[in-house]
Amino acid sequence: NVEASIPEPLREAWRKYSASEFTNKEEFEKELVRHIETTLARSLYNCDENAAYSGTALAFRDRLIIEWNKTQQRQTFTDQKRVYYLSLEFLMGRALDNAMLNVGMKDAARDGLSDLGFRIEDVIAQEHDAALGNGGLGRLAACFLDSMATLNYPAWGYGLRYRYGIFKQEIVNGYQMEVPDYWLDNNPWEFPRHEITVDIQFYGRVKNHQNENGKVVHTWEDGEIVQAVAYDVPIPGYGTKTTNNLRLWSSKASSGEFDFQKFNAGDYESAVADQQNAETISAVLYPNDNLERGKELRLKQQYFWCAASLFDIVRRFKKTRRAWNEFPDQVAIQLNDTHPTLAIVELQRILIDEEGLEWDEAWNIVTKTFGYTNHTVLPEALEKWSVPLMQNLLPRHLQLIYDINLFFLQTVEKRFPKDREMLSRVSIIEESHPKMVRMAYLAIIGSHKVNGVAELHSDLLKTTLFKDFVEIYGPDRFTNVTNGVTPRRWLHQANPLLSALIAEKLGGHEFLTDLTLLDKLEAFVDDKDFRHEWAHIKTMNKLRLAKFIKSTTGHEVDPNSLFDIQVKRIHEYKRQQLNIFGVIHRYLTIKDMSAEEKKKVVPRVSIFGGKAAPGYWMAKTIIHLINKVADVVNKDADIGNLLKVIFIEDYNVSKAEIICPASDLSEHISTAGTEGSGTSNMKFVMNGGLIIGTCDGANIEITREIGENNIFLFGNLAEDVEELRHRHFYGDFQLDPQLAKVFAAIKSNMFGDAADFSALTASIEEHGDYYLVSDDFNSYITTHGMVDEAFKNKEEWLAKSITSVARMGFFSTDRVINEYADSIWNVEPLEIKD
Ligand code: T68
Repeated sequence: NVEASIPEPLREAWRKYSASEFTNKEEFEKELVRHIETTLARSLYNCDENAAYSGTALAFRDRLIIEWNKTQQRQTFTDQKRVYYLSLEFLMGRALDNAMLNVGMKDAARDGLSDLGFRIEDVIAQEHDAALGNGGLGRLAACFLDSMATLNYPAWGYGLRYRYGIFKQEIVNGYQMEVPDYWLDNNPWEFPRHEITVDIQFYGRVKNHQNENGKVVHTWEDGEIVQAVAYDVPIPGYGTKTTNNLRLWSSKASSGEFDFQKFNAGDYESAVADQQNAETISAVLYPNDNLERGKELRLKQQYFWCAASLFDIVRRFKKTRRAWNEFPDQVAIQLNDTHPTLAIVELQRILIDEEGLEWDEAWNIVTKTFGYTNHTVLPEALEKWSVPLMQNLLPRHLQLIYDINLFFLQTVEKRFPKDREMLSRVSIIEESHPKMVRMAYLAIIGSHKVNGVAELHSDLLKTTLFKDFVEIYGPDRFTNVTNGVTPRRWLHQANPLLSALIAEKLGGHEFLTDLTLLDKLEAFVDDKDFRHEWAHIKTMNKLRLAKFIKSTTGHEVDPNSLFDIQVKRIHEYKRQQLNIFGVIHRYLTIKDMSAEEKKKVVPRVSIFGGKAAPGYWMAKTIIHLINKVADVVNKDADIGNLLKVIFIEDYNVSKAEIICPASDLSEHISTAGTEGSGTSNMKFVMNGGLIIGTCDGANIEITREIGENNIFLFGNLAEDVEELRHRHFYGDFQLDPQLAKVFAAIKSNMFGDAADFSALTASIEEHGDYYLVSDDFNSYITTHGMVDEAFKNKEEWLAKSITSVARMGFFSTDRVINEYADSIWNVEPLEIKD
């Protein structure tokens, strides 16, 4: 018992002077002023909004530290199973508002700040987003952290501390420009742990020796060493004392500042170069979503992070002095996509090479420890690493991968004798030139559970990509855990007005921790006053967005128009091109109308936002087209307010918090069978927006929950996609006639030089229309027509909006995390008491 080992007088002194938490406005203000005057060395006379932000953040940080320490101590003493979420991306967004709401002191902070002359919204807006992610995958990890803490699970996140997060997007003359996102200056939310370091090895060679028992042992020698330094970020749960830890690794040269030997030998430049080389590993987030490019630095990042995290986890386990076979009872590790798959190999290496376990015993521990989540079926996103590259960088790991593969193929051969095709299909090694390591297969083989992120997606995995593995392992290894979002950030924080109205009707904020309670809202669907308030809140949120649009783009948009929003990474499979072609079609249609006809048109604002990977030319072309169409439409006097097109620059988490509550309609229109789940669809519906979408990803389950009458579905089904593509390939393709008119307009240089967009139109007309834009176009514009009609009936629209929100309880990440905990991790919550 660690507690008892400390003498009572010492404990008494600590207790007496132990830091305490502010509990009201006055105490908060005192802390705020103290931080501004001492920590920041500012005064009443030079305290700007930024200083007010820093002071507030520091005051809340103190609170979090106290609860964080308690949580970590309690979790260590209790020593029950922990879960480790390994993700190369954590798209956290801002932390202050979240911290205030989760500890329940936002009102005190608002009043305290107001006493000192600040508006809380302006103070919150000073914070730089923590943007260590690309899109859905990274944001999902952030929502998971929030739910794991809220549900009191002993859980850690492990990631990389990138010096540069996702780039900032600027639109210049209609083109995307990328600006580096240096975000680390004055970040109060991270704690450097300079004492927690791990040496990570690269390159070198493997030597075989015989030990005293005649057994062959392997040592990995020479090579280069880079040091991993831990930076910790506290993760507060909502309405609980549990404050978990997110540990991010930063790289630096192993001998500290410089290699002193080189330095003293007069080789100053090369000493500096080595240091910079080491620091490069955690320098920048790769800005591709759903695309893998096989760059060596990316593999270095992956190993650096996996090895540091595994060392840390194993070190913590070894302190408990348990037997190795208890490891899976103490540790669950979840792999967020294949990016951390090397962790499987690294654990096997530690157990065999360093701890001296036998292969089978070690492998049994490994497979019981890991779970793997797949997020995509897109072939270009599946990770493969070239064997020569891996041989050079991680020679021992490549050997182990070959051994893992050998033992695996031997068991397959026993089950399916003489099926050579099967063996080559499921081999971890693809026999190409060069040979490639298929990371998804390695992840499946090294895990006890594999899950997809929505029902359709998980089914597709089982019937296509991972079909052979279902035969080999049986169906039980494969499961589905449909994604969700945290209602704290995406309802309560993003939409305080709606959250307050719901709380008023339901008699409290309990729905924020049990989202199924939203179903009680259905009782009020026909309540006139309630509908009126609901509509009023939507208008307020649209006004907030309109104000934001005005201040960032200069355009005025009318909040009475239908706000039609598509915000997400720009990708051909997500089909922003379908949307902008639809907008052009609408523009041409309105231009052809008589004054009488125009009176019946429902005014629209088409809002786009999203980043294209810097090397993804087609995605950049789509952005360019959207911006050019906006230029033409927005200044066309024939059109006036009937149609506006807005591109919101630099879409990110904090902007999403303003955008999601303001939609009437949002678009989730990927080619059927291509979107793993989608999560913004959930955010929009939770905030009372309706959606237009394809039968893809979680749209299908959203439909099942909220009812077919409350969603606008269109387009071909996943089961028909292959057949259509096949037909296109053999020349059976006709451009949809409406789409042909759109293309004719583009080619007439209506939106600037048509040559700028020829790749985009050609991919459809000439190169097989892989994403079925033409096949779905008619259905898409017809369905938009139905949206217009529905929007004219305000009362019915409101009923759909309210009913949908009431039925969204399923999509909380609390439900998701409980499913992972029960069916994959086998971990129990641990409540933190005072
Ligand atoms: C997304 N994936 C899925 N990937 O596309 C989306 N990829 O359907 C799903 O809802 C979401 O994951 C959460 O499950 C991504 O966001 C990436 O960002 C990514 C990053 C690097 C490499 C590959």
